Amino acid sequence: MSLSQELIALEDRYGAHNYHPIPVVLESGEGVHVWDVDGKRYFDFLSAYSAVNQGHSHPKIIKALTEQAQKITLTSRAFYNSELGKFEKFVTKLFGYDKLLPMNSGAEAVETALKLCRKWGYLKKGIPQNEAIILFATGNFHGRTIAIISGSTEESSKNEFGPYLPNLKLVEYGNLAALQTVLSQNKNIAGFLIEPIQGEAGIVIPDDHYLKSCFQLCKESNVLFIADEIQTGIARTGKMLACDHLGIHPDMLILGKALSGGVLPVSAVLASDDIMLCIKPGEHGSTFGGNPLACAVATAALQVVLDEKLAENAALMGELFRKELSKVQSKWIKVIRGRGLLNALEINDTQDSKTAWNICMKMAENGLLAKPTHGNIIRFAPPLVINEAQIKEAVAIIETSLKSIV
Ligand code: IF1
Repeated sequence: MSLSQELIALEDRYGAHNYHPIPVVLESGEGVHVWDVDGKRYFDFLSAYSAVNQGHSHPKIIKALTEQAQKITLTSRAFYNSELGKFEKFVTKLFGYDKLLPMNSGAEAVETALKLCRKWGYLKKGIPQNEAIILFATGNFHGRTIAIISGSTEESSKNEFGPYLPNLKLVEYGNLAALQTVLSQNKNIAGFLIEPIQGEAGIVIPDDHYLKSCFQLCKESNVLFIADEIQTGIARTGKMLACDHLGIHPDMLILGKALSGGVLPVSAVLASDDIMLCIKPGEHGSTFGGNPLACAVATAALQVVLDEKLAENAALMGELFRKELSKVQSKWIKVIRGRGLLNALEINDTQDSKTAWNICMKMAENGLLAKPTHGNIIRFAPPLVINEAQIKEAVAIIETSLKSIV
């Protein structure tokens, strides 16, 4: 048995079977590349689902990690710490909010936003106790907790995990009239949770008018517009936030993943004083949320995005990637779409076919890692530090791989 096979067998034997990974075993990474245990190098075109926007093991982020780790890592929120306030000031100023609530995983930040939204609904909007409704969009992905999957439309995320949380309502993503109807029929809606681009659904990009109008309709109905930018945020789509393309300033902003450059789980909810101060001491929290190590790492990770102009680079390299990929002649290419470096290639085959998976296996063999979503869609999301030569090299690998599948 090879070392890879041994390590895969270990995970299979001792780990829960809640994933179906591409069979490569990664050991190290630098920038846009990762290496497996046999020393084979790959382009990372998943970036840990857009968590590693700054590139693997970015020296400035790792420096912040190691320096802070030698001072203190965790104090709990029972005390103040030297890093949290500085981090909160930096992030709120950067995104234009009054306050930040720090958590760890993306799902926790979404849960936080849901709780905060309900609180606001009762305290500020005057919704009768226990009647607050939160709207979710069809095709969404916001994480794996019971509350969040209660608003999911994905069978595999939901089945046999019931009973579900009540008072979540689904509205069709991209359908403005549907939102208008539900808002006009119900006075107890506290918020609308939405991804500006749906990642898991296969990089679904609604037209600009839709999101702007959603935002406007929410304003008119005194409903909080809650943007989940966990995947789309931190420069991934060619601007700091996907909402920046539309000039929308969400009432609540949820960040995660690349907030720490993929170094630690760091997430956050941002909001105005009017909303954030609805939660009082003792009403919400987390042991690790706001820990000094996370704050130091996340501050460095955001500074890298600014210093290296990663939003601009994502916009330019995204254009180039789609242009180069669209020159490739292959019967498997159905649609290429994306914004910045959040791109999808829809494969010209049925959703239940193995074609996208087979193409991903071929790409891995040829030195590029990506993963199919929804059967026949391949997501291409490299670290945002990628350069022109690397884009061209990567497209060549994709082309070769597409052509080797008959
Ligand atoms: C996995 C998908 C991506 C997210 C948005 C919240 C969360 C996520 C918009 C929760 C997480 C993940 C988690 C990852 C796979 C991945 C994913 F395919 F499942 F949908 F990126 F596209 N909001 N996305 O995308 O954040 O709690 O995981 O930190 O392995 O489940 P988390």
